[in-house]
Amino acid sequence: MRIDVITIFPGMFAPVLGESMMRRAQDKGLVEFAVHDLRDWSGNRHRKVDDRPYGGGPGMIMRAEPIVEAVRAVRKMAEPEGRLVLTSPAGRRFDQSVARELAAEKRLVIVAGHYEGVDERVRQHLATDEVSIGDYVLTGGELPAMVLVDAVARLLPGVLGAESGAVEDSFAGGLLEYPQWTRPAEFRGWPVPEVLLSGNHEAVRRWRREQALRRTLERRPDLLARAELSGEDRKMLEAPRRESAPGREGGDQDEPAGS
Ligand code: J9Q
Repeated sequence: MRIDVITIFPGMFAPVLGESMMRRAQDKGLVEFAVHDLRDWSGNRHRKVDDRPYGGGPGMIMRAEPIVEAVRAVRKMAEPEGRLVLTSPAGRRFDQSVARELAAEKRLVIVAGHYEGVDERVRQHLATDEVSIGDYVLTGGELPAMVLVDAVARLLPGVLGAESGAVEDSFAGGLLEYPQWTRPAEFRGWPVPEVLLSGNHEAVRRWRREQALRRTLERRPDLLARAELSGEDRKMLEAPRRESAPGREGGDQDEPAGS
């Protein structure tokens, strides 16, 4: 897959794309990133890519022309044309199913939105996708673009190393993960649940599944409503709680919460 990013802050991307899993994915030839400075297509000496909104009002708007010219030039650099993703607070909410959808493409061109908005003609005539990573105010679309790139690239075949867990971790079955511990079996008087030390693989499997179900019910009922549950799952959720989910409530020797 090739991913092109068009941004007014190209320097923000190198530290993220140049490290860790993203670095190895590129070194292995599984994904190719190219970051482009939108100002190269400003069309003026001042490299200005924004202007005042028609009708008045506060803030500056990203001009359509530099974006259209940048996208045209960047698309010519490689095949296929690919989808054009605009990061924007007004976009479709990004989630794992959108990540899977984008990971099926051979090419993505991402435009990082900025200022108070983007000339509407970019949306109308250029963007095939408009994506938001959540409801909070950011200074620009660069971090959302990096979130997209990370979530998509890690789904490409071969990107995850053998040391990594399942490709889809938390969202594989649409549930949150079960809680986990590593050595030592007791630390500061805080024990690891007995069943995990038992060596009884079937008991461990059932306990983990129940923990995942209960945790999801408690914290993310929206996820549970959409999850595919087996008969055993439904029984586990209906059964009275045999052992409370690990939390702060049962720890005798614990520090007070919030200390
Ligand atoms: C461009 N806040 O926020 C959440 N997803 C995307 C965004 C965003 C923003 C400002 C500019 C995108």
